[in-house]
Amino acid sequence: MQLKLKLTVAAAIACVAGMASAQDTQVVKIGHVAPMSGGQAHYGKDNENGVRMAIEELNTQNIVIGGKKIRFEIAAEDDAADPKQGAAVAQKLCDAKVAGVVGHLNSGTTIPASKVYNDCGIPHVTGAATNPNLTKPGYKTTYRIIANDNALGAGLAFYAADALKLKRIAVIDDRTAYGQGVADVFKKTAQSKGIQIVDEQFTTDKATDFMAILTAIKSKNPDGIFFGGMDPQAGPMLRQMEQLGLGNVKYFGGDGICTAEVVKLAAGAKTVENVVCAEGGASLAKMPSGNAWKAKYDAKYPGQFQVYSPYTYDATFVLVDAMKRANSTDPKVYTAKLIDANYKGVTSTISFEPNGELKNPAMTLYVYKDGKKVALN
Ligand code: ABU
Repeated sequence: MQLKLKLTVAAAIACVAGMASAQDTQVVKIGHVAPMSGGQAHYGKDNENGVRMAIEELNTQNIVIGGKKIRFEIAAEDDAADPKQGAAVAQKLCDAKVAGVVGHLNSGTTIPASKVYNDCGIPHVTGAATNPNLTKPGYKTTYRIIANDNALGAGLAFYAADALKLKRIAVIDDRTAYGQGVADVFKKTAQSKGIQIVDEQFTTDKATDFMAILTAIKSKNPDGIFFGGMDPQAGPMLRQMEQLGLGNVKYFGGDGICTAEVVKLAAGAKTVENVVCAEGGASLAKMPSGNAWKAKYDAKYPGQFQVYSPYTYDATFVLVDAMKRANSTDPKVYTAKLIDANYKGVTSTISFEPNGELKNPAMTLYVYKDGKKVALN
């Protein structure tokens, strides 16, 4: 009888302890948004992988915030690179009361989404959207951990003028916030360096046939083409440049074309070797722990690396670092800590300007040799 009572008491204690431990674990959702469908899904998958990898690692660290053990979960959404869907998905994440968001990927979706996040008081950190207008409203909820298009467009124009001594460049953009913005910066900087813009043509982020605009450009005898847009357009455009005899024309673009995928999309065109693209950070080899991180990524997600996953990985940690410093996962409390970040990430030590831009961003130019991206600096 006495033994039975002892066992019952022991079971009750174990049960209460178990309940307490379950109650003391808090699930904190971190949103991620990118195009997961359509022509840009490969970028979205890479970005989401970066967030998933960060969350898996965070969940092994037994993080306690506000006296509770935290288990992080991803709330992954697809905005299909569409500005309206970007804003709708942002509202969905607000309604789901996520603690913070990594994203979005496209400037065209991130800019409208940033207003939604500001209105509902949830911070977001992008590691991919580069249009400078994103930080202009001065929202306390918007952060970027990559250089913006002012650096990318100007860096490419300086390289075209000073290193390659080009004189006649045609400009194409896809009319998105990113494509149009980076092309404008390139054009203005190139002109200030004495380069003549011999033609300007426009396309869309859905197009795959560029024969008409490339034929018009060919008649202006350019020594370079700048494309403001993404790789689903750049790949076929490079192939069609080869078909039209534009094989000696240099091809410039921002981080949107600086992918592994562009080589596949160009389907063997030799014009890939004419590409010079710019990314808003250090090369993996020059990041504090870039090569080791990439080896881990490749082991988990073979063949899926594109461009931005090191940044989305770091963006996740930047949000959690602010939660830890605030000892709160409540965005109303911890958002104020983001501006004081001094987080040693994979990509750099991340701290912010008052407007949410990354302090002292690096920029790297790349070319393609034997189908592989090679850093120039
Ligand atoms: N940064 C290029 C791709 C994303 C964007 O800014 O639209």
